[in-house]
Amino acid sequence: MTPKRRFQLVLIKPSHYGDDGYVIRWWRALIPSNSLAAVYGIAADCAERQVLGPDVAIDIETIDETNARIDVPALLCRFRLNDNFGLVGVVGVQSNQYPRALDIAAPFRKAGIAVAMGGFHVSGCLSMLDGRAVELDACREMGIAMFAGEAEGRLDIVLRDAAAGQLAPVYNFMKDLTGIEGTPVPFLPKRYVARTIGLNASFDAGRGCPYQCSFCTIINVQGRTSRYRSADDIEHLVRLNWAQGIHRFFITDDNFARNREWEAILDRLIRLREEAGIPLGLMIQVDTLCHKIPNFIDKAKRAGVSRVFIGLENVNPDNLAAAKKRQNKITEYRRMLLAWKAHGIITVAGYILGFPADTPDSIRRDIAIIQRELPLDIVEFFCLTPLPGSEDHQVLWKNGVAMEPDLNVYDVEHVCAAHANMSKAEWEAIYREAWSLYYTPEHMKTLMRRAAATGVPTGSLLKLLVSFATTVRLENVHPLQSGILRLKHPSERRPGLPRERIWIFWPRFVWETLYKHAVLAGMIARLYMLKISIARDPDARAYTDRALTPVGDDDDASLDLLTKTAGASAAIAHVRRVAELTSARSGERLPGVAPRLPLVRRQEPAPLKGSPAPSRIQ
Ligand code: B12
Ligand code: SF4
Repeated sequence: MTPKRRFQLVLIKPSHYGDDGYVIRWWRALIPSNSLAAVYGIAADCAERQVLGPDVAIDIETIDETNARIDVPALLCRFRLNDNFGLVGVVGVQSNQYPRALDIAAPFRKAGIAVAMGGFHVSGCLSMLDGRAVELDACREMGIAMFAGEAEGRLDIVLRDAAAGQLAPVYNFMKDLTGIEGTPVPFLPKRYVARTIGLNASFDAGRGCPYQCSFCTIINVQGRTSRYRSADDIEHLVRLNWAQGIHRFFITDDNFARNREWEAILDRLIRLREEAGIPLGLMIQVDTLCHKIPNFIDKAKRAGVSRVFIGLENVNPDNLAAAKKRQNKITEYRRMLLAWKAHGIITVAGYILGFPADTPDSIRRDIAIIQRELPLDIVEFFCLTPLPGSEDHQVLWKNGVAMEPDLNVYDVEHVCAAHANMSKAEWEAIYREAWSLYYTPEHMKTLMRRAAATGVPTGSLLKLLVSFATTVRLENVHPLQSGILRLKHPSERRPGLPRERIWIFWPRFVWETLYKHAVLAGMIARLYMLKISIARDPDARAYTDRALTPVGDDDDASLDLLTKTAGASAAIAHVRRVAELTSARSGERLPGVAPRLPLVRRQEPAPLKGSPAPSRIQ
């Protein structure tokens, strides 16, 4: 039947405002939004199933504001031509994107077009707060429908209500997190993926994490039980993407090591790579105990993992305990990192600044320890932030403690709450300093030499170093929010801030762009020369240093990591006690002073069949 009406579904993933008030947007952004891919996949399935009836077609368009400008007049015109029959879905709205999301929604609401909003801000607030905080009433006042929870199996309802002109003010499914096996998979047509760097797609193979870190919003939005896609689902989405030439993926599970289906999923990916010849390149996120799971790292490597993001967070056990991140054992860090290194996989660690025991000096000391003693490639710094939806935020909110009122800066790069040992200015200054302390020319050289010695592709590491060493300094945003060629437009300045005159705006924009790219070119040239000189060095494979030295019996006496940080001696004592108890129980001789730690030896990386080009996820 030829459809009589066409329902316009426009899915917009908002960006947010930078410190200068302009929307953060790039010619090519880092990676496509997985939230957008997830909702697009569900919406495409709704369209295919004709959920609005056989005589109504659903036209879907997606816009990711980090890589595309929203042409509001054109969209309004399109809705007008269809009698405003449709819905603007503002997708995956994080707390820092909430103010921008409201600004995007405003002209559509003014024109009488239905708008619904979902994502972590709405879900986190409805899960942890009173239903109104933080600023949720703005949606009610503007007539924006809030959607909390997951759209799988529920988008039908929203679309039908929108088509009937009867959107409810709130759709709250937070208490009903269902399985995701067999649900439509995240997917974006290639024309959207092509707006990002290096044709990477993404998917969440699972949701939920068993741990209880107090700064985390994920457990309060997606729950603590592992819910997962099946190996068949994963094969389906890989083949869908491969059919459009995409074979590199960011698996967005916050902790893929705790996905209960990890092994079946990796086995299937291994088959797709080794038997079907799909040259998969993957990045995953894991916890610091993943190396203890039998076969996990081996299979990850075979499946095509080339980068692993590890939630290291801190090297001070007192800080980790304060954040209820007790699963992070500093005594395991080296063993875990060396296990990834042994497979030639790039390690990327998240590191949070602003835990209770931190001071600017302790942060400087800890960064130096990491550089010297941990075989880590990339470190990403974040400011500890009471994100709405986290336990930390809930506690402060319930106790009426003052927090930063502007949600736009809840991006884990700004200071949003007070600290016992640091003023706001000191905390902000040490956050910026941390990047330059870690990414010194000397340390980048060490990282490249370690990479060459352990079989990590130096070309891939070089690209990451360029981005991580320069983005905060040049662009004043976190590398995770970055891209190629920052774009700005005078009309995209935050409402309330003055519109700049175009003869000031454009010359400054051109000058800034030239300056930034000159600095970038210099950095690329320096690192490239270094890469060549290492490649020509016959002894490059023999390089070693303290970080690459296998874990040994004397670590607890000789490493600053295990002697200098507060709480380290308690952590060592704990490990000894456990070792004593376990060996006493198993009748072994007690191991004297230190627990016997098995040596981790470096291995040659296994040759890869159809090895993928270096992925460019971050
Ligand atoms: C992948 C990822 C990224 C990727 C891609 C962005 C993306 N959103 O896909 C990258 C690396 C770019 C990224 C960057 C950042 N991220 Co991020 N990211 C994630 C991660 C790990 C997965 C997102 C995801 O795909 N989730 C799965 C989807 C299916 O869930 P969802 O987004 O909630 O969508 C579902 C529902 O909410 C609902 N829904 C969503 N929208 C809509 C709309 C409508 C109309 C309806 C009906 C339903 C609906 O249906 C969806 C399907 O079920 C999350 C953590 C997490 N577990 O979600 C953090 C997370 C979203 N990121 C976070 C942050 C802080 C950031 C950064 C600011 C960090 C930084 N300073 O660089 C930047 C922001 C840049 C940006 N432009 O987004 C925070 C947000 C916290 C908060 N409360 O605001 C999270 C929660 C992680 C955390 N630390 O707590 N991120
Ligand atoms: S390990 Fe990561 S995802 Fe799990 S609770 Fe802690 S911060 Fe959240």
